[in-house]
This record gives sequence, C-alpha cells and structure tokens, in this order.
Amino acid sequence: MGIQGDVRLEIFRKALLARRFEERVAHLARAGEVPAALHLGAGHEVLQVAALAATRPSDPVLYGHRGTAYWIARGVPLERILCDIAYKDGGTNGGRGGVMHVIDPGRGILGESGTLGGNFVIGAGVAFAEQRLGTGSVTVVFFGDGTSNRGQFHEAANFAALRRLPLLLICENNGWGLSVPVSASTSVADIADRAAGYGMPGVVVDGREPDAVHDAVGAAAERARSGEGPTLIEAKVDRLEGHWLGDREPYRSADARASLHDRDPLVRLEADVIRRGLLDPSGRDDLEKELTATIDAAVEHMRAQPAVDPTNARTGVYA
Ligand SMILES: Cc1ncc(C[n+]2csc(CCOP(=O)(O)OP(=O)(O)O)c2C)c(N)n1
Repeated sequence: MGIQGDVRLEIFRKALLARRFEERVAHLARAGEVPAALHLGAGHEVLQVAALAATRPSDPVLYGHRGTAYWIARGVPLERILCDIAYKDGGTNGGRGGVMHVIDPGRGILGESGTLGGNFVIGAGVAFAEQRLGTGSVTVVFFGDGTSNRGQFHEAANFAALRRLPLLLICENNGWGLSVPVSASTSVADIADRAAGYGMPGVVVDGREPDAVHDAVGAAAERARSGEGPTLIEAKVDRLEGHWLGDREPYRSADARASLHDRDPLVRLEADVIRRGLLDPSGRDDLEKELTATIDAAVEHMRAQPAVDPTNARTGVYA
C-alpha cells in the first residue's frame, strides 16, 4: 500500500497545524486566557493523522485525551475547537466538556468517555450498532498504554472478537501513564500481545513512521469491513512534552526528554516530504505563514465570542 504523495503532504500539513495550534493554546493558557486543561499531543500528531488518513471520513472515532490532531485530521474547524477550549459560544459541545469532549458526529468524531477506559465499551457498542445496521463503517478507538489496563479493555476486546465487530483498537504507547512508566504498570512487553488472548490479531508498529501506521490501520480496516472482526494495533511513540500543561516532569530527566526531540516524527516527516519533492523550502515557509494565519483567525474569532451561557448546562440531559 504506502501513502500516496498528496496524502503524505496532507498528513504533514495537518500534523504541523496540530503542533502549531497546540503551541498557541499553551501560550494562551500560560497567559491565563484559556484554561490549562490541554494534554499536549506533541510527538503523537503524525501517528494520529496517518492512522485516520487510512479510514473513511465518516468512520466513527473515539479519541484519547492527548492532543487535537484527531479533530484536525477530520476537518473540525479550528475556531470551534478553540471555543470549546475557552468555554466560549460557538464550540462543538456548548461548554459542556471543554477540550476533553470535542464532538462532531458529521465528521465521525463521537467524543471521549468521561473516564479513561469508557471508550472501549462505547466503541464496541458503536461498532455493534454499525454492524447491525450494515453501514460498512469501521469504528476506531484510540487509547494510551496506561488506559489499556482498565477492565473495560478486556470486556470490549472479548465481545468485539466474539461478534467479529468492525472495530480498531489503536494503542498509542508512549511509555508513560502520567508519571508511571509502562514497565511498572503493564504485565506484557507489547500491549499487542494481549490480542491473542481474545482471538484477534495484534500488531506492533513504529508510531513515528506514518507509512507503518497508515498501512497497519488500512489493512485492519479492510479486514474489519470484510467481516473478519477487530484488530489491536499498538503504535510505539514518544510523548515529547509533559503529561499536561502544568506538568514539570520531576520523574524524567531533561536529557531523556531532549533525546526524544531528536527523533521527533514531525521533523522527520518534514524532511521526508522535502526529500520526495512534495514541498520545497519556499513552500515550507508559505505553509508556516498560512497555518499562522489560520490560527490567528481562530484566536480572533474565539476572543469575539461570548462565554457560554451556564443555563444551557442541562440541554441534552434526558432525565
Ligand atoms: C478512570 C480514570 N483514571 C484516571 C484518570 C486520570 N488520568 C487522565 S490521563 C491519565 C494517564 C493516562 O495514561 P495513558 O493511557 O498511557 O495515556 P497518555 O496520557 O500517556 O497519553 C490519567 C491517570 C482518568 N481520566 N480516568
């Protein structure tokens, strides 16, 4: 398979937009203009965008808490995401979830469970519904290595394999669950090993390599669409920044962190698109300017919006 030229450039563009957008959100948060609730996705963006590039635009997605690239990959407008982050009118969730619960069903963005692990069983339920309705959709659940230890993972994996649900379980293994290294939380060397216990394929890929991620997700989606059931994909990746904006990372050294930046997937992808002639250095500068203008416009839009009306809190509550 492999990634086609224009798709490769688009993956780079979206991953770079996510990186620059989150840098701006971090700046706004440090200035006290928006809440500091974002978990930076730096290091994960290429993985997230490349994975979704191998799905259909309407395939349902339940994302993890790390970063904004899932939404950017599916084309959720930046100003709507920023209004969610700032609890302003014009966001996607009406102030009911901030940055954790961006929702855009028309683009397949179904949201995120309020607690880690909820996504597994919700995702299996969505895949079950899609299977019964015969839509041909494949449901994608992203989660971290720490989250893989929640009980819901095991319930959902068993049920999905039993029913051959069209479900992709994509583990973004960055080696840390907040301050806990994966070696101190997880009984297996590769989380993908757990797939065998449920009778589904388990695949390990280098999450810093977009082709590896894209091909693994594409093959698993094809398998799921043809009725063969779920796949567990584990993508090994690096969390380049702290767990969240306020994390000073007393648990890992500055040297260890710096060495991760040396293999930043976004920098590697940039070199790759230039080497392949998909972007030249002046096009690179133009792209940076275009993304800055897009982010500036989203910030101006957010600033002009009123705060959400708290009396809307119960809208959508059934009982
Ligand atoms: C049930 C539950 N427990 C704890 C938390 C708090 N929490 C949020 S993120 C996180 C760490 C998750 O680690 P991992 O799944 O590896 O993802 P990563 O943050 O590394 O991307 C924790 C403990 C939560 N949101 N839900």
